[in-house]
Amino acid sequence: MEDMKEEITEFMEGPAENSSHGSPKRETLTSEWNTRRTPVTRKCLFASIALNAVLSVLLICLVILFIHFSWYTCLSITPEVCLVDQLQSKADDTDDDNDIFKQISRHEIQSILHYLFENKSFQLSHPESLSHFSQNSIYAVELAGSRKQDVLDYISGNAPMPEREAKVTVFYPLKEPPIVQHLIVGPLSKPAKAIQDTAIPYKVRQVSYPELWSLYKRLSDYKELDEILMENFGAAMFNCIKNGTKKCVTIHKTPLSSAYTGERKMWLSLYYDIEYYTLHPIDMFLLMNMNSLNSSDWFVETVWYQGQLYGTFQEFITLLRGGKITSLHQRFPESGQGSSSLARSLWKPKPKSKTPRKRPPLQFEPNGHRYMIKGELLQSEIWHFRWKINLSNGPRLIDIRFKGEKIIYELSLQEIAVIYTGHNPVFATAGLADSSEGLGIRMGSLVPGVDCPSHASFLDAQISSGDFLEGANYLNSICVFELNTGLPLRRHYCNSPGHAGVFYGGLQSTPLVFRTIFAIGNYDYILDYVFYENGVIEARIHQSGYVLTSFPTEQEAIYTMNISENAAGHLHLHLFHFKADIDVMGTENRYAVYEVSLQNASLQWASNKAHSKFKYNSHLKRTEREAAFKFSFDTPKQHVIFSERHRNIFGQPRGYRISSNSWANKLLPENNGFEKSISWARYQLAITKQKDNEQTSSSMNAIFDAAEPVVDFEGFLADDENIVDKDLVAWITIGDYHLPTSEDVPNVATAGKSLSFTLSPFNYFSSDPSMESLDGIYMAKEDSLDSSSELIKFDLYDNYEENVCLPENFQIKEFVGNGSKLFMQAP
Ligand SMILES: [Cu+2]
Repeated sequence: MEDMKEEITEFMEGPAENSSHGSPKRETLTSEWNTRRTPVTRKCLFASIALNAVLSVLLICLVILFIHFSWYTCLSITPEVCLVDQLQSKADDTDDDNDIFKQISRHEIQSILHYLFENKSFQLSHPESLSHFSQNSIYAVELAGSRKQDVLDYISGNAPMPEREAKVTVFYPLKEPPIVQHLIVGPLSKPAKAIQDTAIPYKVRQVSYPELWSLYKRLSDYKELDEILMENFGAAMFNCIKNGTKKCVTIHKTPLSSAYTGERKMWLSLYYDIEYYTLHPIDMFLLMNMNSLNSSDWFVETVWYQGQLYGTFQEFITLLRGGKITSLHQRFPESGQGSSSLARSLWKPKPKSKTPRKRPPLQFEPNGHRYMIKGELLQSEIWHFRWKINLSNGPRLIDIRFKGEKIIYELSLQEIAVIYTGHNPVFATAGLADSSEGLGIRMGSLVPGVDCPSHASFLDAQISSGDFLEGANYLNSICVFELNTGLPLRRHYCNSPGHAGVFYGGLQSTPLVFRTIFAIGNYDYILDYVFYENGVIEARIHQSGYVLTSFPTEQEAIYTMNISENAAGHLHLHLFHFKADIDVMGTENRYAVYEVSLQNASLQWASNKAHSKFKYNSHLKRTEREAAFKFSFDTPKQHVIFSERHRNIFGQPRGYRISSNSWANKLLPENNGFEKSISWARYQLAITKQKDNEQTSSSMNAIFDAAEPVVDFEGFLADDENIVDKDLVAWITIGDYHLPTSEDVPNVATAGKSLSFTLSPFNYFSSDPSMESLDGIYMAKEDSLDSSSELIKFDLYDNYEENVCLPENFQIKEFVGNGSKLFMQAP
């Protein structure tokens, strides 16, 4: 509208010298905080027309707006549209070697690999010569963690930068005993030394691509498998494409926790290989024993076939061929029939319509980004944080500050676990720890306009693992944006003339969001860290993707919900574990619980009538065991980490409160199968003393390691250390049970599938810091005593940049046209 005002001024006063229209002025307005943009000026034609004509045009426009066109159409007479190149809105890259938080580069990974391969004492096979998982090999190279105090000293300017080092995961099957060895190799600039860190039993190693390749190869040795599948299910696993027709069976792999047999085994569930396979189960499972280091010794030790368990594959075949097993034939799902593949596909062909539709609403930034990204640093007018990317658990936010004050040292997702239940042997014991696949490499490319607003900044992640040992660039796998939630962050409308007055004060809620989405097999998890202007930080998970199913039977009825004729979705529990290393005014903190309880009283002023009311008591938790909190609704609680020494102006200790509406009751008893691998899930909240050797609560081995967990969270509490005036870490578990229903087909929708916890200032500030926001508005009746007065006084910020842009007409078609490099190629 400013431009329109200028147009009118120009008309009335004539064009000013060095007209403010056009590029020159806008260039001076564009700061480094703004997105690169291309002004497009479409001057309206009424510059030389009389004022009456201007008003007429406005009137016509309003009429058109009212009758037919959208608001945007009307406003399109304003002269500027800001264009943002979606695929190029990357963060500034930095080659600053003095940045402790900088991602490990491909060059650095290569120099680490070169150092290890060239030094014969490490006894490693070069990837080119790696034909089998049973040779010594490197699994992954990533940035090693630094001691917290060293990092704090460095960012405070009190110490030099800690040495950047790599953590290298090495498979040593040829050592006795076979192990997975973590090596700390450094310095990254010129690798010269390697220190042995943790060693892990080889049988709980991460599943590698060579191992999967060996698994498929070994399965192909079972020549009768294809015959049985074709005879009974109308499809095959290996020779499944005939005369251009594809009728294939695929497998879903569920590692079996060592809690059950102590050996390395994997359940293989069979599904029809059509979109999407997890919705098209075949009633057959194979338990593959993979305990040997020689894959030719692997064998199918148990077969589940149409509701019954049998012995080895050979025993099963003998019974089947001998007519001892009655088969119920399943047919390959046909297109267009009932629960057919097409009916379940995510592709829903669009009808051809001659009537143009209105587009859905858009978000846009009138003056470009209000934050700056440099390397792995994000800085807005309020918030500041850095991030690191891990192979196992994805992004970790580090050094979170509110207006310069350090609040959180680390905020990160530690593990995603899913516990299934069922009658059949696979779902009865399936416990998944998704970091075993590496959450980092499951950070898929994000689609502007759907996964994140189209105005977001899209960032890449550099990760080394498995097939991409030398480092792969995961394009557009993180997005950052300011979000207009369409909700006031705060507001009050008072309409009490002659009393409290007539006024309104409010502030739109425009938090900053850091988002990544993990696509782990069939499920998609949207992870958000949300930063609000009042100092609140929210960690939030939304779920989407496909559910896992098995063939419906009577025995499964109490564990499943039938979601089609041939598929039953299993009840399961989603669990997410987070770490919040909160530092309130330094690292000397306490943890207190404010318990709400009932107090019985009698009302003197009402004939001593009995009355119950709430009260609270604060309890200081003195040790780690006292601070491990288990699910209970009996006593409502508020959990606060605070500094005893630092108080607000009212004398209250400054603190941060941890709250959640997503605390789930795990139900399963301790040490029940897979449960021991996720002992963190026993506690909705646990507060421990920070230790550099307790950096993470889980590991990539958790899916196998319940017999002897590699990272035992319960062990963090075992020493029951004093936690008063110590550096404290909060470990937070959120989750929910999911009983799939027909609406979860084809995809689980994010609405109603949101889980979160918040970290909120608790007397940290002396009043609401969002009052400092320049985006707040205030208006009041000038004279609240005069009910006839219609005069309004108001306060609005009036120095926003002039060059307001209209939203770009973002074309998803253009993005898709350029998108193949994001989606169709290997990282
Ligand atoms: Cu689910």
